[in-house]
Amino acid sequence: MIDESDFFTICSRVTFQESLEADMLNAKLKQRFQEDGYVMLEQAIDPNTLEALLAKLDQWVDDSRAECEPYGQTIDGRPRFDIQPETHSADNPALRRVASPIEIDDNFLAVARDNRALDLTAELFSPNIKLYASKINLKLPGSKTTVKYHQDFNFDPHTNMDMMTVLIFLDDVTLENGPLNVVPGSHKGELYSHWHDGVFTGAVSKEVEEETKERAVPCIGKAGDACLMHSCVLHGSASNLTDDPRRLFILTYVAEDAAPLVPNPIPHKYDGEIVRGKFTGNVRSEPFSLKLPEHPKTASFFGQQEAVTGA
Ligand SMILES: O=C(O)CCC(=O)C(=O)O
Repeated sequence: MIDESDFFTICSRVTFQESLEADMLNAKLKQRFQEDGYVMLEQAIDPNTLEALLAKLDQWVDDSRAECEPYGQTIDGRPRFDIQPETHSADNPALRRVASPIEIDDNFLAVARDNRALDLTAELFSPNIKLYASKINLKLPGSKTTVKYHQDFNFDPHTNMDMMTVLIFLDDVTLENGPLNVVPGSHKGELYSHWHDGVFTGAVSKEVEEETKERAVPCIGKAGDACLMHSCVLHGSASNLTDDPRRLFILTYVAEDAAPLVPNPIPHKYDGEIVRGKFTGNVRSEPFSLKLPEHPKTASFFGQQEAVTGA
């Protein structure tokens, strides 16, 4: 396992100052992203914006104290707010997912439409970028929420792979509070099956997880920073072992010429909105093979990952 000081040399990191400079995204950084499949960006959102997002999120967490099962509703009738069933209580809320927060709060919507990680996504993929999905993942103290290793592209296949998952840190993320762990370079390898014994488990097999997680690198940083991760990068995360929350606002952006191959698993009214550049109507395809995912019936992919043990 690497320690915190190693992390800063291993991981490509764009500082706030660098990101303000026009030629910030030099060929070297692009090359690192192509090699590793992820990059850390400091201060993707400003402190005032962060404060506004946290104020709303604190309110949602408080509301969850009165609930004992997933609640609220998204446009396909599934619950908007998902809770960790074994550990949730009024005293120790374990809200673990808010689906499409951009539909119910203008500050989250404004960030989805404009943030510095989106600028970087446009530099890395295409000047024309559309919004695909948004969610908040929470690991509240004592919730024991974990994420099994998976590749996002298996949930959201498109005709090409220019799909970015932007994870905006709403809290400082440390080695102890359940950071995202990514396997560098895994976006260039196999698309691993997320189907096991005829069930879409939303995770790679135990064997693949064991074999690859040895090479995983934790993405740590300050509240307001973001990790930009290619959608084919293998990743997962462990429980939060601290007494403080670890919360991420996660946005998925795709190149405008990537057409979805399945219905959006987190459907919302802003799906496909052009957030950088323009609409062209072109579709670009690249060859790959995968078994299409099963549309989730539960409130979030946590339910899919939990449905099968031993996968
Ligand atoms: O919340 C995390 O640590 C991981 C998030 C993730 O992998 C996902 O939601 O797809």
